[in-house]
Formats: sequence, C-alpha cells, structure tokens
Amino acid sequence: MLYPSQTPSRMVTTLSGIWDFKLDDGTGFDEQWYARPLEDADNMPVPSSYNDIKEDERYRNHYGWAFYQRTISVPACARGQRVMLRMNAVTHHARVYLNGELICEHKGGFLPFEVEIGSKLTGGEDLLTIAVDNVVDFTTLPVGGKTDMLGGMVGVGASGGSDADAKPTNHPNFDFSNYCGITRPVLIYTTPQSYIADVTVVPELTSAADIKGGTADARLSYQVEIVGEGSCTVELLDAKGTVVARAEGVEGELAVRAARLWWPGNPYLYTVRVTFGEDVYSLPYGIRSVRVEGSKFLINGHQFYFKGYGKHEDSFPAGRGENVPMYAKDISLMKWQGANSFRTSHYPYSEEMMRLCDAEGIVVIDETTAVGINANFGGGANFSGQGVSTFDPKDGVQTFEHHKDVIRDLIARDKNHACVVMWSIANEPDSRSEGAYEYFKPLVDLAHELDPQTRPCTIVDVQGGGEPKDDVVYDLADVICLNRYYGWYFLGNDLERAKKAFADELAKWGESGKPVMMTEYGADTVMGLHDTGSNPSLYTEEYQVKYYEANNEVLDSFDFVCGEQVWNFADFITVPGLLRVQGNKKGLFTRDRKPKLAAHYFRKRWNEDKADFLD
Ligand code: BDP
Repeated sequence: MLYPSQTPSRMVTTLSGIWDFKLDDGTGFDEQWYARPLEDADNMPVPSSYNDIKEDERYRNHYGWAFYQRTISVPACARGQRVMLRMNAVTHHARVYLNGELICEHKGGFLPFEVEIGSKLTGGEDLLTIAVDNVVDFTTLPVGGKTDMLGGMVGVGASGGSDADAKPTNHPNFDFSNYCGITRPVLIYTTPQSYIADVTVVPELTSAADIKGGTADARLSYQVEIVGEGSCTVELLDAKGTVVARAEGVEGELAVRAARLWWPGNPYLYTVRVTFGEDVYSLPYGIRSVRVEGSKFLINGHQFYFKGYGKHEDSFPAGRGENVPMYAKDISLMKWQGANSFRTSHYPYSEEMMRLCDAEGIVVIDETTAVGINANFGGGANFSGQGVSTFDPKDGVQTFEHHKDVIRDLIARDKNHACVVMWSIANEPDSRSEGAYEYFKPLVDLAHELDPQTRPCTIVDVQGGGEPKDDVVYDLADVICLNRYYGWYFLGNDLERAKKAFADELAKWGESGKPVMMTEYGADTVMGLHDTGSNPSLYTEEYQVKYYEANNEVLDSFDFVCGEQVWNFADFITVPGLLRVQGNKKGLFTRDRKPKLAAHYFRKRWNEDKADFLD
C-alpha cells in the first residue's frame, strides 16, 4: 500500500484537528449515532489516543466503542478524480460511516486502511463518523484475556471480590497500556481515475560494497501495479534530482554503476519516480542488501551489530497517538547514544517514523501486533489459570487468520523501506507448547513468500527455562532473538549467579549456528533513586548500570551474538500493577526523555566500544 504522498497528480488533505467525540454507553449502534450529529459531544484531538486527554476516569478505562465525528467536503477542483479516505491507524477495530452509511470496517489497530469515497460525496458537507472499539480478546492481536493479565507477574489480580460486581474491562495480555482511538491521521487524497496502485522495488548489489566509499554496482528490479490504460515510465533520481536510470513498462530493471548505498548511520536516498498516464508517484528509496550467513547478520555484505532498543509509541498526553516531534527527538537521542537500531515492539509504528528511519539511517526490526499469544502469562489469557493450552483448537487463541492479515498488510506497507531489515512475526509467544510449530510455520512461510526482498524473519523468544530444543519454533527463525531478564525477574539482586546462568543458556543457543541477539534485557529503574556499594538496591540507577555491565560482559564473550537491544528506550505506561510504578520503568530515558545513569553508560559503550560493523 502506497504512502499517501502529495505529487503533481495527487492532492493530500489531512483531517487532523478537533473532532466531535462520544463514548458509547451501549446505545450508540441501536440509536444510530453515526447517522446524525452526535448529541452532547466532547471535543477530541485526532490523531491521539483518547485515554489521557480528559481527567474523567471513564476515558482512561473505557471498554468498548467510542464515536468520532466531523463533516468533510472536497473542493470542486477534485471532481472527476478518484477520492480516497485513508485511516492511518484506528485502534483496534473501526467502522466508518459516511452520511449514515457503513462504507468500511477494519480489524487491527496499527496498520492503514482506505476506502474510495468520491462516488458517495454530495458536493456539500458530508457527515463522517468513525466508530472505534478497543476490546482485546482471544481473537485480536494484541491478545486480551478474560481476567487480569499478569496476575502473578505484575501483582494486581482479579482475585478478592465477586466477578458479578466487575464492570466489563479489558484485560490486556501484554505489558503496555491499551491506548486506543484514532491514533494516526485520517487523510483524504486524490488520484487520477487511471492510477498507480502499488510500486515494489527490490535491490540487488552486483559488486562488492566498498564500506569506506559506501558504493556498489546495483540492479533494481521493479514492478508497478496500475489500474487503467496507459504507458508507464520509471526513473531513478539521485539526491540532487538528476535522473541516473530510466526504464519503460510496468516491470523491469534499473541498473546503477557505483550506486551510493544506504548504510546504517550513513543513509543515502534516491527517488524512484513512476509516471503512468497522468499519475505520478515518487518513492524515496535506499539501496542496500540484507542477508544472514551462518551466525552473521550482513548489511551490504558486512557484518552488522545491532545496538539499540525495544521501544514503544508512548508519550504524554497523546498516548500512542502519532507524535512526529517525539519521533525526531528519539532518533536524535539514539544518535547521541551511538545506537543504530530498534525493534517496533510490539506493533507496527507510524509511517512517519518509518520514513524518518530511512532518512536518518536507523535500522528497524519490524514487528507485527502479535503480542500476548501466550496463555502462560499469569491468569489473564488463561481463563484464571484453568490450564488451557495456548494453541488448543477450541479454547486456545483464535488469532491465526487475523495474524496472516497483519503480516500481509505490514509487508504491503513497509516492503520498500531500506530501514527494515527483519520481520518479527511475534513477541514472546508460547513457543514451547503443542501446536506452536503448526501455528507459526505457515506464518513464517507466508512472510518469506510475500516479502519481495525475502528479508530474515524472527519470532522473539520468551524466557521460559528449559533447553533451546524445547522451543519448537526457534528453527523457523533466521535470527534467534532473546528476551532475557537474568538479574531482574530471574536471579534479581544476584548478578554473579545471573551472569553464570545467562552464559550457560547463551552458549546453548550458539549451537544453533544462527545469529543470536538480545531483543530485550533490562531492569526497572526509578529516576532519582540512588545507592552506593557494589550491590546497589533494585530500582536504583546504579543497579540498572550494574545489571547492564553484568549482562554485557556475557554478551561480549560470544562471537555469534549479533546485537543488543535493551528494554526499553524510555519508560512507558502499562496496565496497572504492583510492579509497575506509574508504568514500566526499564527505560534508559524517562518518559519525558531525560537520561538515567545507564543512558550515559550505553553512550560510552556504543560510541567507544562497539562498532556498527564487526569486519
Ligand atoms: C517482556 C515483554 C515486554 C515487557 C517486559 C517487561 O516482551 O513487553 O514490558 O517483558 O517485563 O516479557 O518489562
């Protein structure tokens, strides 16, 4: 799916601003709130999560549907054009109405969807209503349970009190706030009636990449999907706007001698300009290669080392609402710290962030919304600990078909990004249980088949004890990605034993012959808590530093380790819990992006001790 760019043939209008808003009290659909102006509506910014915008507790903890509404009109100059309404993300489930008519419905809160509206516009003011549902359950990604998640882990359970008194509530089977609403912009854009529907470009380096000069010969294979009749031209422009290659037809090749490559930290973007009849579309495009060879992760044929983080889209007061200045700030902090990468834990991030990563040379592991596919977390997804197996065909998660849709839509959206070097199919699924292999094998195959660049795939592994061989899906992964908490949840406060246990486990993963990387390790740390001594107390800034020193000593002793991504870049809001002090405090930065001691520790390590490339 193409990013909606303004081009000489396409007009893009954003509907960002204040919309009318009303939480559903259970009567919204029966009374057809979508068919007329909302009565007693609130004001609500779009894009934003609605949860933290107002002080009334109903917003933060709302369960179910909410209605957003505004009028739209399209100027006369757009008549005769194809007019699209594009929702960049609505969390989690949307029904879109125009003048009371349902025009589209979408499941999944983190990927765009669109609908043609030109034929339905009256030429005057039209009433647009978007109803948004925030329920997470066994059929959604992320997954929700029937009672409190993390009863054991986070400490706030549903026990004590009668179920009959309980209001319907979401029980996320994941450790982040279930922020919801229209979280990314809603846009109207036009194209000519005969138009470019999609563009796919696949790079191939035809000579060895010179790491110093940054160049290699390259061949780009392209494919243009068109609707209508006409001829198609594809041009490659360098950063100065000079055409360096040109081809005719909807598929073909562009050859570039001594192409400037896209490197982590040193990106170069060309523009692929497609002209089809009256339509023109421009795609910023970085040329680079990605490959796994033995235990090495290669970018442009050189051995890359991931230095970075798991992140969240989480800021005050927009929640998970698109916050472009924050994205730019985060990348600036990453560069200050010498980092080169992050994972979009635990859902696809905004297209603005992905474009920024292309432009800034930040490497991205692109994750689906598949978090919480694990009935072993507390009592949440597991019906209060009734021992239901995660993949039990009848009582287990019912996410498989939706998971396929998410993979399809994610790859359709992000396939051309140079910054994306790997797909993460899921975070911490129940990978040691019966049915896991049968669930994941077709999904990994699908991702490999759909990705025109056949990038590596991973399934991020939960710390679960046992041997690597007990994990029935690891062999599907091209890179072993581990979330490990030695010295925090496991052997917390005993870093010497933690180191030994971590080293023992890591050595076993090394026998897989695949690259192994940390996608999470961390310790909650409340900024401002300090301690002296060689064994500072948990939650202090000193403990966080000691924790990382100990874990990094182990990582540095194995040459099959291809990277370290800490958990987390910054503190973030979670489901409430006794181990969550106004959220998860494992950030190297606070939620408002102030560095903790460990941020300085990593700044030194990543700038001075760990290079981006190991060869
Ligand atoms: C991991 C999850 C992550 C949590 C983290 C933690 O992948 O979402 O926030 O643990 O406990 O299990 O901090």
